[in-house]
Amino acid sequence: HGLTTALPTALERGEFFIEYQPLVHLGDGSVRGAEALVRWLHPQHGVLGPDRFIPLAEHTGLIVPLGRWVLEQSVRQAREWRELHGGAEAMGPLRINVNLSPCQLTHPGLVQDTVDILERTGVEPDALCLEVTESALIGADDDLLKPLRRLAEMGVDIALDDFGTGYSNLANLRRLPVSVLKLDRSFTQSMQQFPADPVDLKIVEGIVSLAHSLELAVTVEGVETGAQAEQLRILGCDTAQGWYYARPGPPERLHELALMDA
Ligand code: G
Ligand code: G
Ligand code: MN
Ligand code: NA
Repeated sequence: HGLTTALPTALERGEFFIEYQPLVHLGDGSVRGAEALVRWLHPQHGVLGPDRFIPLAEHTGLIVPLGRWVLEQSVRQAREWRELHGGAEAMGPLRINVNLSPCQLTHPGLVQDTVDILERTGVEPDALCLEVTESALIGADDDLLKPLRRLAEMGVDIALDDFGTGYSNLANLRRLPVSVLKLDRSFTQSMQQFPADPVDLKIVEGIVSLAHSLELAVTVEGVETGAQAEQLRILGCDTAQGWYYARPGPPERLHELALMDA
């Protein structure tokens, strides 16, 4: 339909834009960075979320140039925040999380494109975290992991996104070059009541304990209430993201939020 024909030229027409959702340290509530979330301002249909066009972009191959554009924009934005936001030295500079599609993982240019973008912008690799969904790495062979390994060796963080939704073998975590687990929103939802379901508590407790013993940080998604944040903090999760803190928004909003706790 209409989206399919409009998508190939949307990038050159400048119709994509990025919103940023803060990542907050659960221990002290400070803003540590943000996840970049792409949107399409379609001339007829208005703002479309990624679920409306990412599958199409993957199918048509546009995901490679689009993903490169998102990465470059986001890293540039991170550099701008880092220049503006000199106040919070103790917390370290703001970091940026960018989603990678499985199609980008198999594209041979991924490592070089990332190196080029970091060099052009002068942003250190450890300011960047690439999010790869758990399902893309289930059963991944060495060829698929090689680019991620090279990026990890450079100092780029790799996060396992939507963790807990696939049926990944937990022992498998050892061979993945990941440094962050992003716990799927469904775990956060089960923390709605206080106290939460004891079985869910045990599961999250177990995941956090395993993650920490493998020196992985744990980020929780979809935090909508203070009770959830408190429960997840007690369980040892490191970082949180969700509407309780902020919805995805323009880059100025992230800067304001970060300055508030500087
Ligand atoms: O919050 P939102 O509805 O925008 O995000 C839905 C999903 O879309 C996210 O979970 C994320 O995995 C995906 N997404 C958002 N931005 C990007 C992007 O730039 N590239 C890819 N591949 N996926 C994205
Ligand atoms: O990468 P991922 O698909 O997890 O991207 C996050 C998605 O979750 C986006 O669609 C974003 O808009 C959505 N989201 C972010 N915070 C919340 C929240 O607190 N609650 C719910 N229900 N969705 C959220
Ligand atoms: Mn994500
Ligand atoms: Na996710």
